[in-house]
Amino acid sequence: MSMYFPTIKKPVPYEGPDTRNPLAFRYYDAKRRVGGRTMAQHLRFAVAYWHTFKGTGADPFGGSVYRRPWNEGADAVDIAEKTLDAAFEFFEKLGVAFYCFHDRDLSPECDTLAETHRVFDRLVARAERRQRETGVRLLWGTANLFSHPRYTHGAATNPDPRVFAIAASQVRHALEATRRLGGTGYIFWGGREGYSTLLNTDLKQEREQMARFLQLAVDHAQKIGFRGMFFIEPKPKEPSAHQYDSDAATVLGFLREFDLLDAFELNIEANHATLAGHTFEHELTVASAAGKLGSMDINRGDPTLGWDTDQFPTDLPSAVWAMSIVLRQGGLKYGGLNFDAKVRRGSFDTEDLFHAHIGAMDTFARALLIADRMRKDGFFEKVLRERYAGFHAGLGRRILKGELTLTDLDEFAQKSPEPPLISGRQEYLENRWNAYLASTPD
Ligand code: XUL
Ligand code: CO
Repeated sequence: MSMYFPTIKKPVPYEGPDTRNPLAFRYYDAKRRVGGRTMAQHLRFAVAYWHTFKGTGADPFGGSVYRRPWNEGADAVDIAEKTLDAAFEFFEKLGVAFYCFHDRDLSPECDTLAETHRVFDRLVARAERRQRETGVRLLWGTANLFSHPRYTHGAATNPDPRVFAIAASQVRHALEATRRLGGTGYIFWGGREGYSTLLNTDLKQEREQMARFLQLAVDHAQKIGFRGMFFIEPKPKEPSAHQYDSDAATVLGFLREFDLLDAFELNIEANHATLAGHTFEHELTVASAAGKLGSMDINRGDPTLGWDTDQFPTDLPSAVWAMSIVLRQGGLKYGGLNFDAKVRRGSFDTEDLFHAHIGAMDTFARALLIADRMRKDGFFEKVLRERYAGFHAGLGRRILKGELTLTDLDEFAQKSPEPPLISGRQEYLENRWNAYLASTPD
């Protein structure tokens, strides 16, 4: 079998924070225990098949620029097989336990739908063999319901039910493949489920179609015994002007409205949060507060650009927020940390793929250590406990339990003195937060 990454030793070693080896981890030490679990168990890193192996470096101003040996050749199936070999070599050398794919990343679109599914099944069987040999497995699967021209006006929300049916067919096969490959999650990212003008769009109709589509998948999962979790990945725009899954709060409302909440959790992506005008930590907190934070796509945007740049995450404060929220809710059961990130157009060497993943893994490993220390110190938990203490006993508790009416509260307020004003101490807290970030974890 050909080697696609001959210069990389197997696997990338952990050498500690002071190493000068650019192809070693400084913080990610897979077996290191942090609060009762290993780093690998906390972080559950997954490589995104689409960006890492199928990315070409194309942008709106120029086509393909990467030369990936596995993507070269005339035969699409041969390319798919070579890509799979390159992918498993990469997973093993990087030392990650998971990957994620869309059906069309793994295998090509063929002349007929039936042929497309047959080839996909063959590739899935090959992936299953490679999984058995390496121990690497699928974290989540999904169907690409946005690249083919038929999906120009959406998949589930397409005005043509025949397109809805093709999308359903793809989901059936992608879901069955996910189950076969041991995936613990199945993702719905809206893709083109949105609109570019209300002049041709019946929003009420389209949202109903989308809910029906999700329900069909939930019913099929039950039928085939898929025991994983369904995830929705919010994103406000791009490719459409407005996507129905625009942010975490919107998605939670949608799931409640259509009685789908029990079957779904959220997959929160950093760059989608910023596109929605939120921070990553805001979206994670909204999902977690609803008991629905299931997985993350860890990347970052460029604050000066208004589109989904999907850069590798190297921003430590943002990663510390993410890991603090995950630790506070006790981890991610079905999901993990998927690098939905691509190297820059100019970073076209295959070795750049290693630098990018190593940096991201180190950022999150370091963030985990910092978040764990913060949690053990309990400083920020105490701040919150004390700030809301009034609602945990006495008057506040009675209000929340529904024991007091508006009249009761009116009477209480009129006979009580003006409550004292208490500072929120934001700057003091920010200084403490920065002190944690500055301290090198042991
Ligand atoms: C697109 C995006 C997708 C999903 C999977 O912005 O994030 O790659 O993660 O379909
Ligand atoms: Co994503």
